[in-house]
Amino acid sequence: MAKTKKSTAKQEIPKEKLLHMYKLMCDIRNFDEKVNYMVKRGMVPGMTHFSVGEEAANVGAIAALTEGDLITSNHRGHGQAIAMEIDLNEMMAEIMGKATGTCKGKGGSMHIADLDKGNLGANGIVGGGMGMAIGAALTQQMKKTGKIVMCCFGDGAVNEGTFHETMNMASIWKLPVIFYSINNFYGISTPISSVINVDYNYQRASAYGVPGHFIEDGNDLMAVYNKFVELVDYVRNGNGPVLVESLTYRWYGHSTSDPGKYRTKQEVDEWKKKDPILKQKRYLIDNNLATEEELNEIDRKSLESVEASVKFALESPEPTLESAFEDIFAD
Ligand SMILES: Cc1ncc(C[n+]2csc(CCOP(=O)(O)OP(=O)(O)O)c2C)c(N)n1
Ligand SMILES: [Mg+2]
Repeated sequence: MAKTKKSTAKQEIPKEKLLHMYKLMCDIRNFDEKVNYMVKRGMVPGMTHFSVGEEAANVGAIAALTEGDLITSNHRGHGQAIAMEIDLNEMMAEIMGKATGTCKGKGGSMHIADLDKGNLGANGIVGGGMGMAIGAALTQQMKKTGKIVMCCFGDGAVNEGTFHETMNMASIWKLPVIFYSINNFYGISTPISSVINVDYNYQRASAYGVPGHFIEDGNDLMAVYNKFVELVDYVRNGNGPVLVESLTYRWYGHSTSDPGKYRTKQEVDEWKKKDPILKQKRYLIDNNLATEEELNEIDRKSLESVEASVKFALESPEPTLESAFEDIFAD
């Protein structure tokens, strides 16, 4: 693992920020649990992929970015979209195919995007965000915006040709991009260990002359956040790209149509014991950073906002037939 020089001393995280990160993790959990409930009742068209279990891996990384930075997601993008603070009402409406959705109901769960919030979009094509990410990073470099791009993908994406091409191109051009592999151990039903011959994806970074970093406990919000603060600083200072990998686990099947027969109940239960939200709750209470009541109240409010998003989506109109012909070409 490469060592990066820190140009800023590690700073204490303000309580407000800690509580906000906790809220975002609750939002991800509550939102996806609710969508799962709705899928089972036939209220959601198309396929959805949940971020439940991966809350810390998403929030810790994105909370280290600053306003104006950009991200690309893969198909499992709800967690990243919520961490980028996309409006929950618009997200729920998008997932239900309503005209008030982030993409006017034309994208659905796998294509949530909000350019104003810096989310360049989720993507149904495995590895599809990588080319977009380095293109966006080249723009930041050429226009000297000082902004960086975080390219999020799973463990299964690292055998796509585009991974090798974009890692190499980002390296030779020193592009301001963080390649972030969220390793949940499976690409659908395929264990990562059966398709790569190194222990971890981040070890491949050296092949491109890029620093590789590893977050062994991707369910530890503080570990993820602190590592990303260091990486964001490194990349923003013009040092070129990094590849970072965190280990986490998805509690549900690959998608809503996955019976999950390739994992044992024991394995899933073991990971549920490593609940990232519970871990952070204990950390905040044990370090006298928040009380249990405060944290329960955050969760209660989060549930309320998720319920409000369902109401908003249900009351929203369907897209008109004519709107199918809008937004096809750029102005
Ligand atoms: C180019 C391409 N190949 C195959 C698929 C089918 N597919 C969808 S998700 C997926 C696995 C992705 O696994 P991973 O990257 O680990 O992400 P995770 O679902 O675990 O978050 C595959 C093979 C696809 N959508 N696109
Ligand atoms: Mg995976």
